[in-house]
Amino acid sequence: MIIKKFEAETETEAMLLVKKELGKDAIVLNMKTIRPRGIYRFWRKKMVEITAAVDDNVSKDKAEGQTIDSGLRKADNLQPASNTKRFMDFLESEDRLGTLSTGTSENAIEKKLNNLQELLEQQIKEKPEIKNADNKAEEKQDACIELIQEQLINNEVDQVFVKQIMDEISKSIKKDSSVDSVLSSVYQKIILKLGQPKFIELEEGKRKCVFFIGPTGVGKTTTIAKIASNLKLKQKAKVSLITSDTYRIAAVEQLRTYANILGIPLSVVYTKEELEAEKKKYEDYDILLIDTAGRSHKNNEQQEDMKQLIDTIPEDEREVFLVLSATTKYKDLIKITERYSEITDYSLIFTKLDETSSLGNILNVKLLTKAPLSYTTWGQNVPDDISNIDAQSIAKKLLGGND
Ligand SMILES: Nc1nc2c(ncn2[C@@H]2O[C@H](COP(=O)(O)OP(=O)(O)OP(=O)(O)O)[C@@H](O)[C@H]2O)c(=O)[nH]1
Ligand SMILES: [Mg+2]
Repeated sequence: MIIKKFEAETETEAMLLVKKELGKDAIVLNMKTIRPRGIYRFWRKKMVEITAAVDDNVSKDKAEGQTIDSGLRKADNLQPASNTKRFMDFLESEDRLGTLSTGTSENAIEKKLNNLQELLEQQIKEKPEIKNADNKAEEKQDACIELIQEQLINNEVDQVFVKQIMDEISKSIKKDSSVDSVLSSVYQKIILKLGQPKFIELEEGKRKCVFFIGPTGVGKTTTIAKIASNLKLKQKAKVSLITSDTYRIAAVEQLRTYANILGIPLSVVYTKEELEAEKKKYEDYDILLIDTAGRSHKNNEQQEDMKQLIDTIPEDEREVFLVLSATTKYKDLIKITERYSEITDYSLIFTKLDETSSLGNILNVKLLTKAPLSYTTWGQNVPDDISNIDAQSIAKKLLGGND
């Protein structure tokens, strides 16, 4: 894993630097505003600092120009080092260089993980094998790894993935690595594994058709209403709603209510021909959001209908979001995602985060399907209870933190 900090005047500029140097697969670990300090602070602008990371093998293939690996060493005179060491050294080197760091770095990753670290240290101290051990440092590290594993399993991360994460970080931690560096390594690894998210982005001159598919009752229609509101009210987009859910009597009315409130058109389509006609009708719109009926992944005929409907829109004009509830059992999620993968590629939306305290399924399904994560929802309120996936918050919760 390669980690580096980037500073720029705006978030967009900082992200461009990240993409340029680390490639498009880089993941944001942390973002904060840095306020200038010292006597020059009144003349200096606030800067945005992004800490980003990328897996070594990815960066070599994808980054433009020099790899970050060589860049890092050149910049900081570092020898090739373990991930954690490189990260810690990098943070230190920045302070040494006296950049615009806040010094106390209130939002730094380590700070965010502080509570967790204290909790871990406390639990480690209570372990009888630590109290009596001769070689405390090693025993302490083993206990720390064990507790982290337990925490991930408690949060229902699949054992296979827990092992994978721990195996990968074990290569980078040394015998005498402290609790906080082990914790940081796992945290960063999880964020990398949650991957590059994919959101709905409007493109000038390109109308998008976005399908929302998934099992019954997961929150497809409610999520569409939330997304439509945000697109219309915040991004001033020209949005049209289409529903092909003609199976449930109340389904059309549910969406019509939202369409009326938002003042956007709603069409009902029964066949793929009708969908094609609606597509033409809304040629000058920015985006068509298409609701579908909840389907049982076990019903082959329904799955075939769904495939035909989606295939009405050519691949380069459509986006598909598979909506899943975070409360569904992982065993069922495996079957559901497999069936939908046979129909189409998709990005993942997780709903009902408010109804579960274990977020392991988000990581499990991401690693299983390799599909990008996108939005999460945590309540019934339209348009509020939705946001872009927050990998940092999920990683922290998986490790036992609150937020
Ligand atoms: N707690 C909670 N409830 C939600 C969330 N999203 C949706 N719901 C509720 O879940 C129920 C089903 O939501 P819908 O949007 O109708 O689900 P759907 O997937 O469209 O259902 P079908 O069209 O019948 O397949 C409703 O009561 C929603 O208010 C969420 O994030 N958290
Ligand atoms: Mg619905």
